[in-house]
Amino acid sequence: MSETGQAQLPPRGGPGLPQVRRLVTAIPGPRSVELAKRRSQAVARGVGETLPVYVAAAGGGVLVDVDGNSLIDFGSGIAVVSVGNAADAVVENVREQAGLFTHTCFMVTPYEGYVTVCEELARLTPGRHEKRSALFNSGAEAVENAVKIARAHTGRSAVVAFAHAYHGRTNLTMALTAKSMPYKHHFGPFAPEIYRMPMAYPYRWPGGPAACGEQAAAQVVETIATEIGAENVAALVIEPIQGEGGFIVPGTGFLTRLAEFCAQTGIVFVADEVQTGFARTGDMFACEHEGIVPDLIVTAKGIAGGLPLAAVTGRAGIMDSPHVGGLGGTYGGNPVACAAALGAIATIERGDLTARARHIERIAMPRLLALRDRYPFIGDVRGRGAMLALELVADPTEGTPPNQPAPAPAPDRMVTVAAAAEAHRRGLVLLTAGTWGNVLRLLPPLVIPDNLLLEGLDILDEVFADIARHRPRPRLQPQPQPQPDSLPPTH
Ligand code: PLZ
Repeated sequence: MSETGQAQLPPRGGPGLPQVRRLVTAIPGPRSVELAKRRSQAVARGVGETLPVYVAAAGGGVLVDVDGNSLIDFGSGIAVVSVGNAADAVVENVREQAGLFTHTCFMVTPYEGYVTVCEELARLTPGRHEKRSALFNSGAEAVENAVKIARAHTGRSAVVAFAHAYHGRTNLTMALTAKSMPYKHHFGPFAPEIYRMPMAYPYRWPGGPAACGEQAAAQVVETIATEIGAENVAALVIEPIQGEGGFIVPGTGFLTRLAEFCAQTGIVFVADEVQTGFARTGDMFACEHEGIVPDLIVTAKGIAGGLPLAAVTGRAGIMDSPHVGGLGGTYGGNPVACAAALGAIATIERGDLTARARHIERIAMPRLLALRDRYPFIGDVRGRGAMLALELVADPTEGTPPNQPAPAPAPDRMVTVAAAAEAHRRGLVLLTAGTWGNVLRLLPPLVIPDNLLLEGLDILDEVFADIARHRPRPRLQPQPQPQPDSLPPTH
């Protein structure tokens, strides 16, 4: 029964859900707490969780939990449901396909949906050259396959990855991922022949943000040439805006210079657009912003409106290098996931969601910049489209000797965790990120109504005002860092 005494209809998700924040219990509510108890007896503790609220239905910009609370969604299931949860075209296509057949295995007896998704990927990804695609289940699996393809094509083995990178949790992609805790800790040994290069991280670049792109690219090129040898490198794998690493937008010119260097030396340039792809950054793919045409592009997440699907798309000459039968997997390009992808792509195009992502930036960016000006613990505001972040820091003036240029202040993870937890209590689903766990990231569904977006931003302001009130005076000594095992998960 609802609080008005009327019988409740079974919850139904999708865009028809009332687009309001409504808290009827504490967060988490009693039913979620019950489920959390069951979870602890059944689910391995290694599987983390951001917010122990159990979802009953979702759509537009809200998640409705089993206690009847309606929360504002600034996470999109980590940049997946960009078209909104249970989007109409996705649900219709899934229903229809599931009623026809759920699986044959594309490698056994193929079906049209797989081919159509590959045609769509060729049409939508940067560059007008001839392309091929192969479909997989997860971002990590697709990244692994991009490396396999690049190795088969070049006959070389080395792979270049970057500081702050995230590419997945399988053995090879853990090796490509930079951050130890929680992704790699105790899980080695890792795949060999991975070489890590500095990232053009403008906020923390010693030479300052303006010089960052050019200086970082020069270092990368020099290090590859002298320490690996370009002729030994199969692939350079990079996120055009780093996701889990903290929404780091590389300094201007960095990606362009790397792409040019790859073209000159026969290194396959692989853009991991798993998090940035499919309209998230205001272009269909983030690479387009600087006119970069990657040799291979890896997609997942936003491609299929919530169903598991991932792809590697790229130049026909590279993609066709592996022998027949060299690529595949039982479920890769599952027909239901392909149907969902075609629904998601149609939704993105019909609703002009790239424009919506730019609209979200236009609304949110000035608000976030105003917050930075107001609260000294917000060190940096960055991102593009509907992929925006705040980097939280210790007091920026702390520790700077007089008359010295201030280095970027120390990351502050504890304030970040407290801010996210406070946002959750107020009914805003907010994720963290960053190598030091000190980044709050905004990844709303692109269809989020303006009023919810603004309300979410107001909540952030309230949370920061609270923190500013209760924050102890700036510390003069660095605080002891918490031990890894006591850290909660990072998003
Ligand atoms: N490449 C750029 O962002 C997934 C990770 C969540 P999968 N990011 C969310 C977690 O903690 O496991 C991601 C990404 C980029 C690859 C991946 C991996 O994609 O679908 O999670 O395997």
